[in-house]
Amino acid sequence: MVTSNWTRRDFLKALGFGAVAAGMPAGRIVPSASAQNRRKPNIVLIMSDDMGFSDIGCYGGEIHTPTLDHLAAGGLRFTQFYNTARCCPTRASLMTGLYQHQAGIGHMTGDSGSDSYRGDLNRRCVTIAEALRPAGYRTYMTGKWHVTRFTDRNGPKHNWPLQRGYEKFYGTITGAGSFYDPTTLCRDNTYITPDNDPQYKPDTFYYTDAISDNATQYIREHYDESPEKPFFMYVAFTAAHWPMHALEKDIAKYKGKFDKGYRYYRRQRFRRMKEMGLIREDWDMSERAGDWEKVENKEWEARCMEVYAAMIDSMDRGIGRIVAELKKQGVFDNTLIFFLQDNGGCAEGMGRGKPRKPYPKYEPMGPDELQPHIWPPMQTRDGRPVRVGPEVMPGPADTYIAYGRNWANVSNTPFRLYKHWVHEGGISTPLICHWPGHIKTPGSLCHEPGHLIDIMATCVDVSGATYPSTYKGHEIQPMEGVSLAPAFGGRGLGDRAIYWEHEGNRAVRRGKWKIVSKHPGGWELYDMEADRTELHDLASTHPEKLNELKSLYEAWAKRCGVRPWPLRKKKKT
Ligand SMILES: [Ca+2]
Repeated sequence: MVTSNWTRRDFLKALGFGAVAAGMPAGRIVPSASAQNRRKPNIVLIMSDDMGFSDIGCYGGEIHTPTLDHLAAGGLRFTQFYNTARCCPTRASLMTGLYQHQAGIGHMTGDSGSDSYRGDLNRRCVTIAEALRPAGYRTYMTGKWHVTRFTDRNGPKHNWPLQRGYEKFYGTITGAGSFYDPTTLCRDNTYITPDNDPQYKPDTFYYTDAISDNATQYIREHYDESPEKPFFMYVAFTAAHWPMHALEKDIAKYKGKFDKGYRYYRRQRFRRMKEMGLIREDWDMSERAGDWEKVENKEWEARCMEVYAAMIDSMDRGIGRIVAELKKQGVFDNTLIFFLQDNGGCAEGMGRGKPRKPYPKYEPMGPDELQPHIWPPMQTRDGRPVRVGPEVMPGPADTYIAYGRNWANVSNTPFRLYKHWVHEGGISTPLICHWPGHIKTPGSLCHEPGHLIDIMATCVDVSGATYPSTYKGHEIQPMEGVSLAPAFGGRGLGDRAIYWEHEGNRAVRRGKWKIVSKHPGGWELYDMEADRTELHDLASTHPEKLNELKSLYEAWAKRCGVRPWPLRKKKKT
């Protein structure tokens, strides 16, 4: 539901169309459809992968992100925006404005035998691209898709981006992989490799750069092909998901920058976040995960974080190129830019153990040969084995290593837990909104809770699109979110409850209260105004509040088809 009549009116008024919305008397000049299209904002939705709440500079991090900081300084930062704690469900929810179970991706991209868990977007939802095209928008995507279980090059493609509303696509269908040779790399509907793509031939292929460069190219092409139309572009980076892959020149910039260990950077971030007003002075910090003094291989451990920082640095520069192209085309001010992250910092230990056996011998890959899978590691295109473990410095193409739980704990400062869990460390994301003239107080913070489901509602709202009740003969579920546009003007988003379920981890947030459960544990209750770091469980002292939110959860879970964890495969009906 879009709760913002004032927004549409204000929006049109701001464009000089106020009388149209207000019921304009006959005889006034009505702007032509093409003029209206020209004034509709472009929308650029940028998302990164597996990053913590406090990694980027404008959220307290020490990583160099001048572009994002610039967007924040001219825009609005949400301090309580939420994702779903994991890659696929976040993308399903973000794209459709529904909870992921409603979109058919209740867990990941496997079919668990019921409609909420098919691992494939269903036909009872539309993507933002599908919703905006009838309103005159052209639609482009670069980066990670990850909302279908069909990834075979000769298999069904009904849920690949071009079949779900996008006119152009450059990116990967699956969820992770080498940054030097991404598995399932595609242009439109065709698999390509870094070696055989005639349209993009950089000196060094690096996926983050490729996502940015192709996005920039799409903007250029847009203004060559259809300058009278607005566009929607979804840019889904895989930075800084494992493996820790970055170009050596970028890693060099961070050499020695993380030698002081986990606690030092957590404390620094905590202090900066308080100074910025992102968190409250009286909150306590969550428990530290790792003790730097006990780390055996400090050089390797610090290098993991140096590469992680370089990955984000590289993404920020890519976003800088997108911003520069918008400015060059003279449309930066008429573009609503979102930046957010798909889940919290990731504690998974991919590639951190020693290799179990000697590496096999490989042959170089042919230019058309595809990297077959994302894990376990395999080979580089030039025939070297991909190596893991603490005896290998991460970064180059022949390495495959995650940065690990202790750095993820730094990324998620000051919150508890990680990707997968729905405590604040798993689900809290920055959200930067930049839209000159519409963000009333540039550089300000919004403390209203918000969720991925609100992005569809906002896009529909500001674009003047009509969210469909049916699409291509299928009945479409109503949007779950609310437009964020009132918050752009400093207004509230209204009372509502927000819900989570991922792998049996459950939560409900309503107003200042949150119940949360870490599977298979029981419910905890927190006052998020007094204690957003979830350190003082009030479940036993406020049983009525706990029961009230539990009832909300049960009703939501039933409505959305959430099944108990662990899932047991149901027979297909
Ligand atoms: Ca992710």
